[in-house]
Amino acid sequence: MHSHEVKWGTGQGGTPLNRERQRVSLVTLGEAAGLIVQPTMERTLIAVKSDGVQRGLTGDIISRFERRGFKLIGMRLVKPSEDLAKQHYIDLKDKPFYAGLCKFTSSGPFVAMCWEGQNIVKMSRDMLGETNPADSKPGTIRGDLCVQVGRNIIHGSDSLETAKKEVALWFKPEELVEWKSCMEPYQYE
Ligand code: D4T
Repeated sequence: MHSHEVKWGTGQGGTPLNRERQRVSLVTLGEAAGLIVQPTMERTLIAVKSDGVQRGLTGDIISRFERRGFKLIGMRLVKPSEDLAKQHYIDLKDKPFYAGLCKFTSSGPFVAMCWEGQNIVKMSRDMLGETNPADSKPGTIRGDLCVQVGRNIIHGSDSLETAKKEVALWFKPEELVEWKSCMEPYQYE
């Protein structure tokens, strides 16, 4: 052991449980003293729409979110009912494309995902690109992978408030998995 290394607990650093308890107390103390600022985590709904699933783009889309460093909390492959599709797009109910959009969405398959990360709502919208793929920059999901607004392959919540509603619409609480990523210390300081 180097002189600057600290062993917590007794003997060989105590049991893993004790070490975790001591780590949590130190972090809590550090936060209280203003020495440690924990990143504020957000959750958002990302969905690969039926055009994206049919075109075999689900893996590419998941991979982009994983490689960015976001954490997958929930995932369901579904054929949504028309009622669910209508509920999901309720804010667009007065738009001329609403009926067609809901019908297409309910044709399924549709991959609903909940992803977690710091500032993820805004960052994921940036990853998606513009609603119309024609206005999306290369490098974004829509800018790389699709052409037309009615076949823009992916959905992402547009605000934190919408994200909360949409995650609750597509997932029961028990379908969201709490887990600690071993990569977290390499993604957040
Ligand atoms: P979603 O909600 O799918 O992530 O898309 P956006 O948030 O980027 O854009 P939106 O809510 O305005 O549109 C929802 C959905 O409707 C389709 N759409 C949109 C369409 O078929 N025709 C149109 O003219 C527009 C504007 C595409 C996305």
